[in-house]
Amino acid sequence: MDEFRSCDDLQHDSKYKHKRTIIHIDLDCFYAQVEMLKNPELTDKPVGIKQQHYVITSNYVAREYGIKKCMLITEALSLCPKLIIINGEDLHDYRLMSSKVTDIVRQFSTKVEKLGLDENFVDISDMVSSKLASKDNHSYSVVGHIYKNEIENICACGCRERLVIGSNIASEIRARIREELGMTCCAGVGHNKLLAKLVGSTHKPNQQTIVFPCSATLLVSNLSHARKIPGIGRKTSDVLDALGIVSVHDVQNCSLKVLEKHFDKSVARWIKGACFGVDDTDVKESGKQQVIGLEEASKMIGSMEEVRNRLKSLIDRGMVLLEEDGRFPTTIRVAVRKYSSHEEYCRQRESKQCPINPSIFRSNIAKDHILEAALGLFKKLVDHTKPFHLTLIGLAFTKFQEELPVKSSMLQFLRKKSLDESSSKDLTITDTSVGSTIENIVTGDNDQNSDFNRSNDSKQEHISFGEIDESVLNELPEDIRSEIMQTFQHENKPGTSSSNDTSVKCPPGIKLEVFNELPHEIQLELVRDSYKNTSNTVKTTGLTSKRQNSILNYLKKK
Ligand code: TTP
Ligand code: MG
Repeated sequence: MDEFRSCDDLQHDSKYKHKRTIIHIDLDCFYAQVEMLKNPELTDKPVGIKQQHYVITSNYVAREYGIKKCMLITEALSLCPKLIIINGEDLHDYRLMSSKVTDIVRQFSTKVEKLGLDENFVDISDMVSSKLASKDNHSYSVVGHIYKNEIENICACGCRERLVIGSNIASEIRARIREELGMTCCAGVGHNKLLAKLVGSTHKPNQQTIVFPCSATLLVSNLSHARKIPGIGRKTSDVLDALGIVSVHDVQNCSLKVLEKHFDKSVARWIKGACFGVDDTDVKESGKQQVIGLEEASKMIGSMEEVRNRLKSLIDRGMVLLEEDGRFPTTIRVAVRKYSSHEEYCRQRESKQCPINPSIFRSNIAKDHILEAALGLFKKLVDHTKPFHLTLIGLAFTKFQEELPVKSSMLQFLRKKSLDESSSKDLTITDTSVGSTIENIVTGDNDQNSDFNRSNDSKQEHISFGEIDESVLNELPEDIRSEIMQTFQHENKPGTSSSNDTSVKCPPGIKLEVFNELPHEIQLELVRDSYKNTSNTVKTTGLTSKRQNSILNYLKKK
């Protein structure tokens, strides 16, 4: 430990010390660069990308005129009348380029985390280790800039060598992105994500910078405000501001105990550590996009009619993206930005989310369902009974599943009776219906809770094709038959996760044949009711228990 203290005066323990090598890649003026690639004539002209009334980014030629991100178009044009403005509301080409860039970065390590559309973290520690092990490291020298501390202090743990190799790998990644896609980017190299991201932005555009651990604290201390630390969001910085803790130095000098009074222990430790350049967060491998989100910004959104229209248009655009993506979301989120004359345009949004039942995507009223849920969320964010002034409204789909859940009633209807008793044993349901507050109601028997996935999996193992009544199946129209067959095959695919499966199991005490004939919604109510009767840990929907009990009692086996 002492060897590290001598290097960067660490006041907070880091579990990784300086062992990792992480690169942060940030594409230059991303949307503008994509547009310049599509139309090379734009390259040496000032280009601004607009959304609504704002220039959300611009190329570096335009930046020389003083054009900044999120500037009003009128203001940008007054600074640079020749500014070529391109509409950047259709994100298709940007998304496409974004995934091509990530694909290239993934060729260097599987540990790649996407941040928005134009940033990627990559943990290249393993690649560095193997380069060191192959003993060809003697010839490496730093590529790019070095973020330098006045006091040269070489750490004995080998981090310097690792980071230097990292700078060579960063240069290779950038060269590959340039050669294959024609895009330029910046890279930062450090022993954690925070430092890699911060140092990458010290030399822009099309450059790269390395930070050694001895300069970590200096790099963070040079930020003008603690809120500039990536990861310190608006809410955190509001609390810090209220405590009179404004600069990075203020946080450094504040005792951990004081921070722990106002934040969770882990958050307090992270804030404090981050202000000394300590960050142990892992590079989380991103699969497909975690979120498909869209926003509409405007000077003034002030009526429910406008909110409804904007949500409708966001839903229309979102559905196109969902179709392209091919997955089904189980959650939607609505975000708003409330107007405040004192705050920057790019301030953070407030948001609320709720589950949706992915099965709605089967129906032709999916858009209505989503709109209803989105309006419900909106009303939780904004008191619509009073005048309001918003400058942005957004809608996002998250928590995706690859396929739609089984159409349970149809499949169960086709199953032979032999399965009845065994399948009614485990009462499992995940209700994600639109606007519902139920979350993961699972099983009527607490002992089965932890075995939720396992019990489903084992059930899948013993289902054979013979459990579907083929004579009935053959009578069905071709399209329905093939849908059932696909569902059946999916259910029986080894390793298929059914944690999001919304198929409804018949509650104990109800005849399965009767249960299977009921509409899905009534089945769900019965299951909820049955579960309420057997567990006191469930979150309720607020449905009147009187009604449910009467249905339940009516259907109970004599
Ligand atoms: P940034 O990385 O902030 O900016 P940039 O890549 O355009 O420029 P830089 O060279 O400084 O990295 O944002 C990435 C893209 O995200 C940007 O090209 C446009 C888009 N964007 C928005 O959609 N809304 C916003 O408010 C901002 C700031 C950016
Ligand atoms: Mg960028």
